[in-house]
Amino acid sequence: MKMILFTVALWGLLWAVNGAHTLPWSECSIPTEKQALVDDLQDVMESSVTPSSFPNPSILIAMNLVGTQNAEAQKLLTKTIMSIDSTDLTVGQLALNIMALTSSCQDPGNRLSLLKRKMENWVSSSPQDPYSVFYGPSLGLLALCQKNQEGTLDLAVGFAKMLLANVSPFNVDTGALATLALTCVSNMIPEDLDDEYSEFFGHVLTNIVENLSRRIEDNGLIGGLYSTGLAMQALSVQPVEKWNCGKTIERVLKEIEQNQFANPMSIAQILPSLKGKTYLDVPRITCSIDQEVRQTLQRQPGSLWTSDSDITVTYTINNQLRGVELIFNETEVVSVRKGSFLLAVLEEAQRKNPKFKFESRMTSWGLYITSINNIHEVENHRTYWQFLSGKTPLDQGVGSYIPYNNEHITANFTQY
Ligand code: B12
Repeated sequence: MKMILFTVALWGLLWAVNGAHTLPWSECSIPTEKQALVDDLQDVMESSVTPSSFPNPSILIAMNLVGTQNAEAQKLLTKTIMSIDSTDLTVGQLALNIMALTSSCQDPGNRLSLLKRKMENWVSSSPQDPYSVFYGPSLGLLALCQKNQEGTLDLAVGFAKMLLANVSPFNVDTGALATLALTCVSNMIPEDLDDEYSEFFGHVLTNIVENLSRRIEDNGLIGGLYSTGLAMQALSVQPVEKWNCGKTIERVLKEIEQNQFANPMSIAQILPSLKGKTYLDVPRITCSIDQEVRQTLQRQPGSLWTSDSDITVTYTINNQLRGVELIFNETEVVSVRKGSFLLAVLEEAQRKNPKFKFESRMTSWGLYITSINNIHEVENHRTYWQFLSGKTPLDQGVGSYIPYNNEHITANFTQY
């Protein structure tokens, strides 16, 4: 009897040990059976690169970090980004272009000195500035640091002091990029200056990383679906015990299966993390002439699908901001094809009622709405058109979000 009990216990123990070992999400990597899903995602991103598409440096960085499957797209995008005139670019755009060219082993030329000058002149005008004003300058600092630009350490000190003084609500995407930039800077401190600087940057990094870890959700996401990619990069260079990377990957893969990553820019921000890469790897990329190119079928993103049936959407445009003379609150009920993007609702409302006239500009995330009923956003006033479903802000723009039947969408002129 004792022998039987012992055997059962031993089997139980062996099963537990073995079971724990084969738990699919115990490690931070993509399980073999999900690899094709991630490769398909990369295909969608790479197929979005055409001669007429928006030249998006984040896509080139992602392609080069994970190894492109489409050498033609990589060449085309490198060439297009090479030919962009840098004069009117923002700090963030300039930095992304420099990182993109570096990732393609191209010399960024005078873009670097231009960026350095812009960074030297950049200041956060008040501690009340929205935290996201540091998004572009974080990219700027990262690009200068990766290129070992003289003076980067001093720039980083000024940047970090402004960031520490900021009192606005934390923004995960911005915190993630600041983490990457300051990690790069911390790694470049010369030995003779090490103690003082390391202590200071260590202090700032601890502060940001604490904020990031507070935004880890029970479902594995970090600050919402579309912040998770950049946040994962940050937490992989500044690890925290609380973060279960496997759980995050599991959740992200589920969202990919549900087609939540149809926008190529959203793919560009998640793909490096899924393949264990971060923006800090950009200077380490080696460009081989004969890149191995995997042949794949071209797939259409599922969100382009529309059906024969219609849905009804209630669409309200609202401007109650003080200081703007024209106050209005207008509602239209419109019918669009089921599966259409929100953009179709805006177009239909505009067709029915001229007050719903809107304007947009193309960006790396797609169409961004700049004005409705002739009320234009003003960057210096931090005004913009925010989109909500009921009372909840949408987590995607009008060119990606697919409304459901009887949904109430509001465009609200507000401040950030
Ligand atoms: C700053 C910021 C804003 C600012 C932009 C103004 C400004 N001058 O800074 C404000 C607060 C106005 C804003 C608004 C919105 N934003 Co925003 N924004 C960002 C943030 C934090 C940084 C963007 C940036 O500076 N990039 C760096 C520069 C170098 O690149 P860029 O291409 O030149 O940047 C421009 C575009 O990104 C554009 N932009 C900003 N947000 C959005 C959103 C959409 C859908 C589009 C098409 C363009 C766009 O404005 C930037 C400055 O000109 C990103 C975070 C991220 N991970 O990218 C979120 C982000 C892009 N925004 C997002 C969203 C959802 C929105 C809104 C739709 C929210 C809402 N409910 O209304 C609105 C846009 C509505 C509209 N009018 O069309 C999501 C997009 C996710 C997705 N899958 O589509 C992101 C990724 C945040 C997140 N993690 O969820 N945003």
